[in-house]
Amino acid sequence: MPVVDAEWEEWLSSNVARGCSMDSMTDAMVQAGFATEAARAAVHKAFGVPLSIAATAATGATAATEAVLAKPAPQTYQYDESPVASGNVIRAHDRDVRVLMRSERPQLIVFADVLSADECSEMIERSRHRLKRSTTVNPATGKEDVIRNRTSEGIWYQRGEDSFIELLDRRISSLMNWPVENGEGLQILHYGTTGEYRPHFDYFPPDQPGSAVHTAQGGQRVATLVIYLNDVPGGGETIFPEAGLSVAAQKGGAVYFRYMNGQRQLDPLTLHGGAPVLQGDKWIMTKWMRERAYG
Ligand code: PD2
Ligand code: ZN
Repeated sequence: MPVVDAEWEEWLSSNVARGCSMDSMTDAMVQAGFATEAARAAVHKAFGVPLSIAATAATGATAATEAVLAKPAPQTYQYDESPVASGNVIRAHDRDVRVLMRSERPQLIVFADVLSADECSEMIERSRHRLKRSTTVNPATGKEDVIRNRTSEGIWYQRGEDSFIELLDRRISSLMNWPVENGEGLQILHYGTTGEYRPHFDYFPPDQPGSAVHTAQGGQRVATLVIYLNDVPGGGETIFPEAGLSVAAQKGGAVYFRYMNGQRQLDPLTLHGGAPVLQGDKWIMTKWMRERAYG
């Protein structure tokens, strides 16, 4: 019988955030092989509803639903102005970056030419021999776990580690119009054929105990830039299932998305993942920006 491991914890928290019902989540867990009581207990815990409320009531499901409804409704995310410049071409430090597409809800922009083809190849060659299996933050503990929903290998570069990395950090900061000091180091990820990253949020869910470890320095993540370092022959798109959008990997291109507004609300429409690579492999470089100076 399955157990509620880090992968299931992540599944539970992202489905609560997406607004799934307790019944549908319990059914899905039972379908996956959990005993009904174990599934109900895990789902109740994820919603923050004590199981005893439901168990002692004659109509358990109704009591649990009422308890959920009694919680203050989360405020609808307010879309305020993005820091990214307007226009079809943005001067980003030393380079002109073309805008291919903008979405307002979620706030998302697709770019071309963030890196030149030579810069992409250089990043891949620097990283190829230094990759390690990627981890995911366990929402309960804040620790990094290797889990099945993220089948990639990666490497981090410290901010300003050498002149090439520093140039890229500056260009990206200028494009995102967010201070270079607020950026995490660049991360390179490599996926082989079949590699994928199941849908998740890049922000640290505020209601998860493990998030505090990550936000203690620099605060919450506010926006992401995923840069594609190669053309992927098949699959490997960055998908936004709640928004019904997908972005194909094009060498040197990128997708920007912003999920924290000026009121510190977090946008659930930015749920996203890396679709399975069907042919060839996929290389990306990611920059996460924080609220405040980081590192
Ligand atoms: O590989 C991607 O396209 C992807 C998708 C979603 C990467 C990430 N998230 C990430 O590194 O957070
Ligand atoms: Zn992500």
